[in-house]
Amino acid sequence: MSLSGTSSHPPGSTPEPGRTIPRKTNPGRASRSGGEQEPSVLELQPEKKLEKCPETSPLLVGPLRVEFTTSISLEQITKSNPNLRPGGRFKPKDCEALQKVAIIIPFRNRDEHLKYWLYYLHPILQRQQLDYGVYVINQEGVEIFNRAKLLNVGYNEALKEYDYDCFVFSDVDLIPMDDRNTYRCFSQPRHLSVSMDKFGFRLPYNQYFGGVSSMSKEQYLKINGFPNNYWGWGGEDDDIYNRLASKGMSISRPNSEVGKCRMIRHERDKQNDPNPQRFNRIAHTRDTMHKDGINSLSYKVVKLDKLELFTKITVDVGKP
Ligand code: UD2
Ligand code: MN
Repeated sequence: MSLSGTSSHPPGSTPEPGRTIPRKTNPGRASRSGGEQEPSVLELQPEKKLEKCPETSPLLVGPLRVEFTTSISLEQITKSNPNLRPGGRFKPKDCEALQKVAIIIPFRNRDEHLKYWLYYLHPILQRQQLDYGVYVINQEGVEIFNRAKLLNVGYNEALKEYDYDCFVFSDVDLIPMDDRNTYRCFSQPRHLSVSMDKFGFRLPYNQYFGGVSSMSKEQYLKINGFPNNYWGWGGEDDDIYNRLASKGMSISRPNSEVGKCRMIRHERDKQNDPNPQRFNRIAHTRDTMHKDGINSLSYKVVKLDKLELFTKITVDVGKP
């Protein structure tokens, strides 16, 4: 599949909450919709138009305790999040969310981490009053891993389903420790995982853009999405940073208190060895970014599962 990043996508089929029920204007006429009941008087009341959600959600609680000791089951998580719709979708009931956010997780063989992610993040994202969906992009097979390409796939697939305007790209093993770190987009590309336990709660370097980040559709298209040719560990996040910088954008970040997060401890996976070409690649981002990105993305969807807590898309992304 080859596509251009500028094609427009139809909005999702879900009716918007603010829509009004059509009023009965021709009481004498028979209903044309074949057998449909005339609306009752009660139903004729115009549906209340939802107000926009506030800039800062009143439901936030601030610092959170995050630990990875007790084992949890998907059933338990499903039970404690009764307001989710299939595929791990949610929108607030009482107000119209300010942004429609697709959360994209690059994935292979990390089910334990994913459980913790779902357990912690679903309640947080609901308190943040977002209209969101969770997309786990699962790399099929045993070829070397390609994180950035999976993120491009997630962007493309999520837009086929709903008119998302914001994309959050998150490692499966990173959990925010404060719900004021809102998983939404800002006027500049956002880096959210700024103060990680793994790095002693400090930013490792100023241009660091790994872990969790967010971009509006517009920001993402401006940089032609992400590189597809970083196979194995490392460098792809720096390439993305170079793309932003070359387009005159800067990184927006929460402060180091709000931006605290934990990474679940893990070994380096098989088939994700450090990419020896990464330094050379990063040095040439400005020359390569216009031909390598969302405009050159090609992959094959192998399976699409709408599970209760997330949408799992298994893809064949090829090999180097
Ligand atoms: C760092 C960055 C990450 C990325 C990576 C280099 C942090 C916290 N994160 O991650 O954003 O830039 O370096 O590529 O600094 N994954 C799987 N299965 C695999 C391999 C990877 O699901 O077999 C996914 C998973 O979402 C994981 C992510 O890719 O969290 C990054 O891989 P990692 O966690 O092994 O690498 P890490 O922690 O050094
Ligand atoms: Mn990790």
